Formats: sequence, structure tokens, C-alpha cells
Amino acid sequence: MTATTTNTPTTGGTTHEELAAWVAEVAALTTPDRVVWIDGSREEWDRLTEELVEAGTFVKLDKKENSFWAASDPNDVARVEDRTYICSKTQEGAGPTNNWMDPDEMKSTMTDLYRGCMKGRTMYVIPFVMGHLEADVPMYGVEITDSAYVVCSMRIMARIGSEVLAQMERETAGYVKCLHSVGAPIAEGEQDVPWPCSTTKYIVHFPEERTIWSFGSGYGGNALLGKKCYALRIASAMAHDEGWMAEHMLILKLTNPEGKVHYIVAAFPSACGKTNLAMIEPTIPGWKAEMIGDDIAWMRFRDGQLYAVNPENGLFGVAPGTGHPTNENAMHAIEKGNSIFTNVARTPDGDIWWEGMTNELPEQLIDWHGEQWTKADGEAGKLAAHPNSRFCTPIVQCPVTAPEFEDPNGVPISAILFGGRRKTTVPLVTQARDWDHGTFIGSTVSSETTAAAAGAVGVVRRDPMAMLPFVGYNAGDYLQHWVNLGKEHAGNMPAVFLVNWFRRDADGGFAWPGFAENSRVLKWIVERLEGGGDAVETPIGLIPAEGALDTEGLDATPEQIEVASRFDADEWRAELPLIDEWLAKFGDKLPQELADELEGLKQRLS
Ligand code: OXD
Ligand code: MN
Repeated sequence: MTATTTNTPTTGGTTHEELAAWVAEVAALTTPDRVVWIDGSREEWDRLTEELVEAGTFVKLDKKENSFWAASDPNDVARVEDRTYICSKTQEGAGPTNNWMDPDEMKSTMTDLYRGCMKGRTMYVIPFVMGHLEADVPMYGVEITDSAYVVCSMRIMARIGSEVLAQMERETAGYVKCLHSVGAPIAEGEQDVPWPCSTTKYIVHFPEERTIWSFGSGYGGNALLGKKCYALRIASAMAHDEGWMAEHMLILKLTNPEGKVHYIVAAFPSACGKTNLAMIEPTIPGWKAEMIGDDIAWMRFRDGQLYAVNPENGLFGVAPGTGHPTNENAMHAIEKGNSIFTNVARTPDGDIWWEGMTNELPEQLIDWHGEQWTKADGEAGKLAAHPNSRFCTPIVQCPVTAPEFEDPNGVPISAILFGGRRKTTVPLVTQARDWDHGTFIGSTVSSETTAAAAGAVGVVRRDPMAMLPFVGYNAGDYLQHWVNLGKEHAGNMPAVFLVNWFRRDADGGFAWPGFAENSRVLKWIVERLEGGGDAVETPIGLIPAEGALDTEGLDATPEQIEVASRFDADEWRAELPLIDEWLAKFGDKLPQELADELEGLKQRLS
């Protein structure tokens, strides 16, 4: 794009010359009818939500204050990983797990797509910061978008608006350029649709330039560019260069009955219960859990210790499976309103519903397609909400949000948990022997796929550190970065654990009750951190010794607990070729330390 100015009618503006020039350049290319600088105020939210109601994108919910329902185009319901690119300067920079295209070629293709793409629309400019404005290094971004739905969602998910812009102006700050268009210009006389999008979709990252270009989708991680695109893909590249970590992890504060606090982070692939774990209500007496983050952790070393902050300001949770029986805290957060619900079902009296919200099916609903749905439909297996439907809610509304959420310096981390959704093989909990072993465990995390990404559901795929779709550079270099940090900060790295709540028993049911009962596993983990918690060595790491897990009052038979938590050498021997095949993908980028770990595992299992 060449720098040009534009005569497009504009509300707002900036003294940040470089930013002003970029905005003018984008406006000249995309030719919107008007440009609006977003101030982040309540008045602005009211105006935009009203406009979205008028446009048919939003339905105002009578039963939830200041809350709205939206349904996307049925072809725009999830992150599109096959359309997501890391356009590093070289293909090797993107590595074996990312789509790549030459950046110049991609820019040329997308510049053609962007030309005139905002015709008939408003172009919004959203100044935002991921993390805190008061951080030592504030992590600025500016998203240009032609979607008011994106503006409203970003106002929940990030800290946005005038205050951010004013600070950027004072500092003449650098920022991540995030360009988004739904890719649906409105021709003269043409009527807009409630959910504009395009059949051509590109979610593109230029990691060296810290730039994001997204086209064609209005949904979630494809469009709210502060989240996956910036806080994970671009931030992971920054973190690699600058010696920190940007991870797909929740942040949890645990307080034991003696009042001792531990902060842990946990990485799970999308839609594996991260939000539920982040808001867990322990079932064991005297224990307290509070949330600092539910999806992303940025971790930096301070005084030799690893500290985590949550760069986000909102929850963008998978709705189905979040409900009164499983996550009362999320329901309380939602109850307070100020939320956007996308692709969930509506009740006739203006509330929302999704599978798993209640044990009982409602009598009557309007499903996410806007069609009538009855209890009989539900009993016949017809879903009322899309499996990847979402609630978008301010994080501070959650009753278990810890005060430390507001601390720009974050919290010191004592343990990292990895998890996935596995019917077999992976025990309830395993502790890694040391950092390299923990990195090896993280690099081989596997899970059955879910609806969070487009594609088949239920297929086992490797998802290193739950970052497969989110590493913004060569995943071999990413693993090496983990290994290197362990060497650089030897003795100060968190302990690493692998968990699996999803193992099945002989009847095919879940062997472990999961949800709040996972607090029993957290208790053992904290005991291990404090030098207690009996464990036995196995070839895959340390697992709880018999009787070491607190199972008092647990509604599970001893056989089920055994099935959930046992190490099975045969299952692991069957797993080895799969791990072999996975790590072979990295070729000579596979860190030697991880190759050695694999060799060690093979020997211990032989
Ligand atoms: C998410 C995801 O939206 O991981 O958090 O897909
Ligand atoms: Mn996620």
C-alpha cells in the first residue's frame, strides 16, 4: 500500500502521525463511506449496539441487562485454520505446522481483496492495549475494522479507546497493526445482511512486521484480532525474540487451607474445559480457587521468577458445556449482563440457552438459525446452539476473578499444567521429572479435536503446548525457546504436569467425574510443589501413589479411579510410533533435548 490521504468523512483522529498516515492509507485503499475513531465510551457502545439491532445483527435480550444475541452466517462459525497463514519472510520461518505464503505475494493478493472492500460501510479505528496500560512495556495495537460487531466485542475483550490512544500519542508508541474487513462491500442501493462476510477468507500474520491482515470472516478469533492473532501468534514471535513466553494458558490462583497461595497456568487445546477449570469451585474443604485468566498467559521473568499476566479483559467462552451443573461462576458472570452471545439459542421470553446450561431441556426455543425448536427436537439430538457458540463477557463480572487480575506485573507461577482430551493412554495426572521432560510432555500433547476450529471433530491430533494453531513462527524454534529458557533460568522454572480428565472406563463412560472434582488433582499438584504428595515413578513420569489423591467423598468407585489414573505400559508402547511420527515433522529443528527425551522414554518402555 502507498501512503495517501483521504477525504472520507471522519469522526475523531489522532496526533500520532504515523498512525494517522496508516489509517488514511487503509481508507484510501478500502474506500469506506466514513471513518470513526473508537473512544470506548458507554455512549458509543449504546449507539453501536442500537445500530446493530436496527441492522438485524443484534437482538436485544429482555432478560439480560445490556446484552445482545447474534447469529453468524452458517459458514462463518469458527476459526479457519486452513485459511490462517504465517507469512514470515522465509518458509522456514513459518515452520512445519503453519500455512505459509511469500509475504509480498500475500500482500499483493490481499491488497486486491481490500481494494474497495469497505464501500458502503463505516471503517472503525480501535486503539487498544493487550494487558495493562500501566505495564512497563504496554502492548499496543490498533484494529481497523468495518464491523461494528467486532468493535463491540473488542470493547469487552480488550482495553480500548481514548485513554489508550492518548498514551500512544504521548509515547509516539509502536503498535501492532491489525487490519480487518468482513470483505463484503455494499453496492449502491443494495441492502446489507445481518452477518456480512465473504466466502474468501484469509487470516494472515506478518510476524517480522508485527502486522495482521484478516479478510472475509466476522467471527471470533478470525476477527477480534487482539486475541489469537496478536496475543498468541504475533506475541509468541515477539516473546521468542525478547526472551519471554506468550502461551495458550489459563491462570489460576489456589489457596490451601493454611492460606498458602500458589499460582498455576494450564494449557489445553480449544474447547477442552479451560474456562471451567479457570473458574473451578473446589469440592475439597478449605481450598479456594480464583481466576486471573481463562485463555492466554503472557509470562515474563522478573527477579529470576516467571510472572504471568492475562492480556485480555473479557471471556470469549465456548457456551455449550458451560452451565449451572458445571460452572456456576461463569453463569453468575453472564447473569450480570453486558455481554454478547453468538450462535446460542434464545428462549421465547428473551433469554439465552445452550446445551449443558441446565440439566433439563427447555420446552421451546428459537435455535441459533432463528428457527423454532422444541424439547422433542432436543430429545431427538437436534442442537439448539452451535457447538462453538460463544459468550463474550467482561472478566471482572466473574465472581472468582482474583484482584491480581488488575496487577500489571502479574503473578509468580509455580506450576504449568498441560492437558488434552484423550479416551485412553494419558493418566489423570503425571508430573514431569524436570524442565526438559516437561517440555517434551508439552511438545507431544494430544487431543481429540473439537468444534472450536472448522474441520472434523473427535480425531486425535498433536497440539504442542495447545499452541498448534497459535505459534506464530517455526514450531521447532518455539520448542527450542522453551528448552533455552529452562537453561537460562535453571532452578527457577515452574514444575510441569500433564493431566487428562477424559479417560474412559470399560463401559465407555468417563472414568473420572471431572469439573469441580479436578480440584483433587490440583491439591495433589500443590502438595508436590510443597514437597509432599506421594508419587511413584513410571516410565512417563511421576503419578500419585496409591491413596495419595484425596478421594474422600468422591462419587467414583476405586476401580474407576484406578482406570482414570493408572499408567498402562501397553498403551504407551502403542503411542510411541505416533510420537515418533509427530516429532519427525520437526526434522533438524527438533531440539536435541527432546530427541533425547524420546529416546529415554523408548528405553524405559522397552
Ligand atoms: C478460543 C480457542 O476461542 O482456543 O479460545 O479457540
Ligand atoms: Mn483458546
